Amino acid sequence: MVVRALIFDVDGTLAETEELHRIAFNKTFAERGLDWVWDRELYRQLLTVTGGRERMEAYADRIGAEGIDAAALHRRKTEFYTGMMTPGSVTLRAGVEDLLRRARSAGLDLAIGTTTSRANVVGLISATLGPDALSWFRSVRTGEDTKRKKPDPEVYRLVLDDLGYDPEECLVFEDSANGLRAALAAGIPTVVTPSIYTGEDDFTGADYVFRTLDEPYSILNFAPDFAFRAVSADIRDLLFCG
Ligand code: XBP
Ligand code: MG
Repeated sequence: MVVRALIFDVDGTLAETEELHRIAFNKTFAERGLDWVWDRELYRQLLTVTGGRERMEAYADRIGAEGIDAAALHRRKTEFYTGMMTPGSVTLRAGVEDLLRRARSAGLDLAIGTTTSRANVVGLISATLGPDALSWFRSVRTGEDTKRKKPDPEVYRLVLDDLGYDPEECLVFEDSANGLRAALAAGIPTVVTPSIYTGEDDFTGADYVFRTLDEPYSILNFAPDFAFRAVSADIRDLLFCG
């Protein structure tokens, strides 16, 4: 089967954005007079709930807080976050831009499947790759397009529909167990590059686990039959020549 598209998660995969999300949450809480402070250890636990609004709702439940307007808090959090998406303030993870450029040259389609909000994706891509780079991606599906967030496969199924390809014709890039579960449930082979918050996640089922995309031989876990199951020689070259 020939691989025709590379599909990317955003947070943790394209860039280490979760610290910026955490800062944006905390700014929102402070501004709104809530005494919530999400430190790194707490945020690591809270990340098991995908989606910022859902994460705040889960936290409110956990501490028994009532009368929280999570949708309004989330809108404000998105404003704080997108305000941080300026050139130089955020960078793509190692190897990402190179892989995107090589995939484009090789004629592969690019796509995005994320739980975060569209404005955040636009801000990140624009700040890192330039204002026109969103057009590099033939499908961009976000948490605003789905009823259920990862680990539900809905977002990846939407991307497959947009592209018109079978799952085996695509390759997903993810950083988290929730994202991996979503991609696998959609039937798409998956490469994992663990991020600062997901190093301890369970990546069972991933086709490859790389430390970063520019060091594909720093393999934490290597499934030797991968090339035979999913990936053409062209894709192997793309992944391994970085
Ligand atoms: C990322 C998320 C998001 C971000 C915050 O997961 O779960 O919720 O933490 O963004 P993934 P929003 O990388 O699997 O897409 O506040 O916009 O949800
Ligand atoms: Mg992610």
